[in-house]
Amino acid sequence: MFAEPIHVGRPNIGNRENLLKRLTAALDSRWLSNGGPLVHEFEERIAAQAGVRHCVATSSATRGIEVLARALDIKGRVIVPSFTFIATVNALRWVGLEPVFCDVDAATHNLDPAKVEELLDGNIGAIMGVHLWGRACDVERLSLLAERAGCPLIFDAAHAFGCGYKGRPVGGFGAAEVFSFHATKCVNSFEGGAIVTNDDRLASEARLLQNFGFADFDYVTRAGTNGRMPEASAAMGLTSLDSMQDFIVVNRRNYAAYDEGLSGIAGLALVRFDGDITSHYHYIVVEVDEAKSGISRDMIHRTLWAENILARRYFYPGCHRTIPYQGNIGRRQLPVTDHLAGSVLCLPAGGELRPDAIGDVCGMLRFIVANAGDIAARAASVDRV
Ligand code: T4K
Repeated sequence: MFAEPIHVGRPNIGNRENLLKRLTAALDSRWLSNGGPLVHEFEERIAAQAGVRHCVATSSATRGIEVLARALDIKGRVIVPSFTFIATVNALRWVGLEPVFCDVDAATHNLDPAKVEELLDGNIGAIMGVHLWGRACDVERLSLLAERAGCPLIFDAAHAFGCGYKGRPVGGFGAAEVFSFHATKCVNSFEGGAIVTNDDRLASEARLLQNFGFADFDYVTRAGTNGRMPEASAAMGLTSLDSMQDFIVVNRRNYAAYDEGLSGIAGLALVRFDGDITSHYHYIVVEVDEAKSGISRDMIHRTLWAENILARRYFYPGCHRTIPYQGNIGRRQLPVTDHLAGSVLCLPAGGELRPDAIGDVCGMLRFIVANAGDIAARAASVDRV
């Protein structure tokens, strides 16, 4: 259907001229990293937008989670969803923590507080929620559980910069939250992340740890790492922030176009972002109910790819089924995670997408479901050859 591939994570660029001006200023000043003026400005604007006292910009969200875990001195086992991008749990493992995979809620795709409660065995170092697709977790119930367990609650907010919960921006929940500003995110800094918190001590500890542990020139107090954001990334991040509201307008338009285009296709349900949350509508997430569509998510995915529509099976197969974590859950089951990992499909989105391309993608999905039997038979014959 498409001569060129269309993607899920096509980056938003923003105002090119402003980006180039900022990059030129950084080059002229000969200040390219290590807490330069652009990073300071970026941190101030992120903190203001997230409604928190502190923002520590990092080289990625992955590194941000690692630094945060060390800054909080978390030990041992961390309750975390398996239905997330692998970076969430790799970051924990990378700093010697053990993920305790918890099932998610079928409606929200986020940690199910009832399932978290079952895992509280007096030996939990932290609870880590993930605001998947930018939808905020049930922060009240998770806070109560963390309080009861006597452990910190932190959030992987990689998807959620610009989102909110009950009128409050994501960023100020739990002990701290970590945003991603990777190229594929609504606001991007090429690569980048940020730890945000209202805790003064935690913020200064995180700042220390992302700069090798330097408390002053020649004075190292902790074994830190290099988690700093460079000026070039901050230049992009600031430029992206300038256009964030425009990006969200386009995202909403894309979402509305998908909503209309997908209506009435049997077994395909667009994930809704309503209720207590505010969304940036950056992710177009569809759940496939094979009993109604007559065709599996994987066969739909395969057919879309054949047409250059590069939909993604985020987050298949679930972290607990990846090689590093197989065996981690023992005999426990994560039925909702397994179900979602087999039924969710993310569709192309972003500012680059022409509105008529969305109509074409929906038309293709309608065609696939209407011709489910023929497509499955054709695929089987291709596989036999
Ligand atoms: N926690 C969660 C819940 C996350 O989702 C993520 C990252 C993290 C933590 C860690 O954040 P960072 O450490 O990255 O800051 C992509 C992103 O690389 C990753 O950042 C993101 N989540 C994840 C959901 O998506 P992949 O492996 O799917 O990337 P890739 O290369 O397949 O690209 C995705 C799509 O975007 C493709 O269709 C190509 C397109 N694309 C990508 C880039 C980078 C472009 O068109 N242009 C580009 O420049 O992980």
